[in-house]
Amino acid sequence: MLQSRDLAMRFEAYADWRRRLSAAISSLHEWLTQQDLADAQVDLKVQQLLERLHQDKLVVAFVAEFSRGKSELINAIFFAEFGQRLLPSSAGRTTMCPTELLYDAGRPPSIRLLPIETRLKDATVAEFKNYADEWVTIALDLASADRMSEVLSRVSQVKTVPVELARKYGLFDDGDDLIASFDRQEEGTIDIPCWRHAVINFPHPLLQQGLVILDTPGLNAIGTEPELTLSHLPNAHALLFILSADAGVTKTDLEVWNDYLAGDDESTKAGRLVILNKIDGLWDEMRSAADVEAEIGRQVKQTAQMLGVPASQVYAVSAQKGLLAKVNGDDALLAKSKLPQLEQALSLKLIPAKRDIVGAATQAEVRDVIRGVRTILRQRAAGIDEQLAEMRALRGKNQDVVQHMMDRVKQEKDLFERGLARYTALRNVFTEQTTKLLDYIGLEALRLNAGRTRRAIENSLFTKGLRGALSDFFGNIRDDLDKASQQSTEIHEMMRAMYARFAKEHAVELYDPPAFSVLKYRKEVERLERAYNQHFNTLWNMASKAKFALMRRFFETVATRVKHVYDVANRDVEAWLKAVMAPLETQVREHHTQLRRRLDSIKRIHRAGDELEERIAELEQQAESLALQIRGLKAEIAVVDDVVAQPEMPLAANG
Ligand SMILES: Nc1nc2c(ncn2[C@@H]2O[C@H](COP(=O)(O)OP(=O)(O)OP(=O)(O)O)[C@@H](O)[C@H]2O)c(=O)[nH]1
Ligand SMILES: [Mg+2]
Repeated sequence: MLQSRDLAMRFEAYADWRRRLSAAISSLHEWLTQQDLADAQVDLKVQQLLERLHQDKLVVAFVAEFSRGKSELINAIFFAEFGQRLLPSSAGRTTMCPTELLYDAGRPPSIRLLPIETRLKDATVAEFKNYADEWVTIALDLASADRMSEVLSRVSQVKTVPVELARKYGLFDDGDDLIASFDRQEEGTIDIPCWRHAVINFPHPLLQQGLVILDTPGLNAIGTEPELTLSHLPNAHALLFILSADAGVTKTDLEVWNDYLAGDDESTKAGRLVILNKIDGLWDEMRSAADVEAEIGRQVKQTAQMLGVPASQVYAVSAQKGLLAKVNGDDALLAKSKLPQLEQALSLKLIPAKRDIVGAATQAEVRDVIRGVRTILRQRAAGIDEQLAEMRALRGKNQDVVQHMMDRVKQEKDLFERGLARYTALRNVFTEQTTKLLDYIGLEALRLNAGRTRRAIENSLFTKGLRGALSDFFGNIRDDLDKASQQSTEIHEMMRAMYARFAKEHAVELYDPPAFSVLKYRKEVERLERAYNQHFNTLWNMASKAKFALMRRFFETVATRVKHVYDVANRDVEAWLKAVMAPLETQVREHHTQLRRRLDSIKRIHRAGDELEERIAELEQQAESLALQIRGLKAEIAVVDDVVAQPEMPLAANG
């Protein structure tokens, strides 16, 4: 049974690693606070970083045509301990709405269901998530697996409604296969799902550690809920595509594959595994094990060819027998189901890749947090060195020399203070420029742009007008991003010049402010536009009026995604602006303090000539403790780096 624990163990190791990483960052923060080096900006950044690490999610989505065994596979991989099927799995369409399995400690164990009627409103599922009253919530009784699976069977609920209503929901369309061809009842009515989306909040150990599982219904529902295509699937860290050995690769399987998984779009290149399920159908007592194995191998090869992936990426399994074997503790059957190989592949592909990404991002953020601290420490060290050199040069010199030096420092200080007005002026220009920058990517601009597009969609009866409105929508966004990019370049150049001048005039270390790039937002918007264009034709070619409702809903989803991009961009810009401005302010303040200190010590020496050696000793002492501080900081960062570099907990040998 060891192998089947692979995934759980690796996942636990990953969660443990995240905890160790958080501990290292907290220790760094504590140290900074003790040393009086943490300002409000540092506190905030550390807090955000810890929050992100704590909430880090790993999303695994199961995608396939209906009845390929997605839900059964989830039961077998994740929930066998319950000794029975937790998610409903049966012949025909079973899972009727996208179902997320996750754990949020802030809520009691429950299933939350979003009624299908919400499809009449323009809001997206993500938006509805903010409104508890829109959902039907049913508590989960963890003590009883029976009652739990009974409650979870709600995801299969359907109801019979007039065709007209189904059309309004965008769930039915004459003559078009893409729109749900749910079971038709008597003339004029149709069965549709009761729910639009389900969220199962369940304290399973893996879910508690941040795993999120997304179970999807077959093709039709994917097509009618644009959020799946635009956000859920591209954001998943692993996509599992399931085929069934008894059906082979059918036309609709290929459609699902081509539409949602095959794309070479970088942003959807998450770990992808192809699973050939139900190989137990090929088991045959009358044939030798080797024969059966060869047959499975042939099917795997064929499947790989049809999908255009290497055969090594296709995993043949029997979800059903795997579940049964785990429930009965039947190791021989478990081995035969080949489920352990799939689990191992999943854990090997998924978790190390995720850890690398999180590790690199965390390191970059830690560097960012301490960048300012480092500059200050180095500036202090340089200041002390300079003072020491000055003092040492005074050894054995007469009062005149001291007087001369005092005049020089005083002059320097006066010059600096007069120059301070320049920084105030710069601040004003900076504020002006940042206001412009924030306007370009402001939510108000987006709101107006979306409003115009919405009206154009309402008013267009022809493809051409509609297409134009939408390409305008994306065109405007691109323009905004371009302008924001130019503006940020201007700000960057201005600040660079300022730092260069400051460094030169006051002989302090040159600070190179980070640049800002809009590339990642542009890429995300481009991806949305591509997805939109891909869907546009399908939607437009539909015969009935339902297409307008669908078109609108699709647009709203896109608009929500774009808003999210803007939200992130705004947050990033604000952080960036602080990162380019704050060090200058600190440098100015530090330099000012140092000039005052220098002048003070020379004044004292001027008054009482015998203080020189004392003062030199004092400075040497300061230099020493500063060096100690710099070493301390290095050591704290090394702890974070060590955790990032540390390989996962070694797995027990399992053959
Ligand atoms: N023989 C065999 N049957 C399986 C296997 N896996 C799943 N099934 C059966 O296939 C049927 C469909 O399985 P589900 O898990 O409901 O499939 P699904 O992909 O979730 O389907 P939808 O929820 O309708 O999209 C059920 O009757 C399962 O018992 C398997 O490995 N072998
Ligand atoms: Mg299912």
